Amino acid sequence: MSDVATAAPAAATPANYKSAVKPVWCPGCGDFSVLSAITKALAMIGKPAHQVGVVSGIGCSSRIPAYTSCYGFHGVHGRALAAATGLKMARPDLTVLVTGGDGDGYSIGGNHFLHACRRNVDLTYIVMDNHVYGMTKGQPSPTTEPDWDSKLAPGGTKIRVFHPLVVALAAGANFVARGFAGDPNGTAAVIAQAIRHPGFSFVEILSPCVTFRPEQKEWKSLVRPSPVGLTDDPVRAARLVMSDDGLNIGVLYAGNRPAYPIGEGQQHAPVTDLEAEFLV
Ligand SMILES: Cc1ncc(C[n+]2csc(CCOP(=O)(O)OP(=O)(O)O)c2C)c(N)n1
Ligand code: SF4
Repeated sequence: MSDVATAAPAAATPANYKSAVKPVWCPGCGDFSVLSAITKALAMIGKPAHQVGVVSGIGCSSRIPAYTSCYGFHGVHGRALAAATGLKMARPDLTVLVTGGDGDGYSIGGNHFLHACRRNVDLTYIVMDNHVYGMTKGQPSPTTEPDWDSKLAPGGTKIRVFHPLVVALAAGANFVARGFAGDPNGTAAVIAQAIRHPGFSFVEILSPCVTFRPEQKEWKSLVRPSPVGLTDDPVRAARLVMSDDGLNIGVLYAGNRPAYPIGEGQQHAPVTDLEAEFLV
């Protein structure tokens, strides 16, 4: 037997999942570490890059697909989950990740977020939450603190924050976790767990915007492991995240809802039949 036939396949490394495109993020942006956590997680899963799709909307964080060697789709602001759902339905064999920011996912894309949780299609949604619109230079987002004073919102918005993890639990997401960009190894393990978990997995990652929210550099000394362990009871998980300060990290909820069935019992009419039905 030749050496080639007996050699074990080389183990995947994070470098296998990085593209040659150099990120244009500001030096120190948390998104660098999230990219690193994603490529580490993909190496843990070990699926080849051409069997992974990474879908995003628009924003600094939504640039992630270009920086991976996986198939990528850099779509329209707030519509990443809709595109990713279509991709997963058409190609259930692919592992599909969706990446973006708090503006993209909770504001313009908020409605898609609710229904993606409810549908429970087997996707992993990674939101880099910096509590601001970074790409468009610092407007408040749904997770911005009501008293955050800025040139664009003098005195703060006075609007209560959106609680993405509670919303995800209430809407039916099957896996809910919070990570921190400054902990790329821990975050990689959480993302790998999210990918392996069936159904819609939501991973919110605190990812500092050092340009428009430089005070977020302090998150490094403030984040801590969640005081409440992993549960399959959404009410228990929701109680923690409704009352915490947003800085507890870890996997909070892993549920047992069956993922949306793809292909089973579905009949697709030929396009010609559909066209005929709509002829006027
Ligand atoms: C339909 C539409 N509306 C508005 C914009 C402008 N826009 C581009 S990115 C963005 C917000 C980005 O913020 P976020 O999603 O939080 O990502 P970040 O840049 O902070 O990573 C906005 C409002 C757009 N591109 N398309
Ligand atoms: S503006 Fe903020 S989110 Fe965008 S690249 Fe710079 S630090 Fe990162």
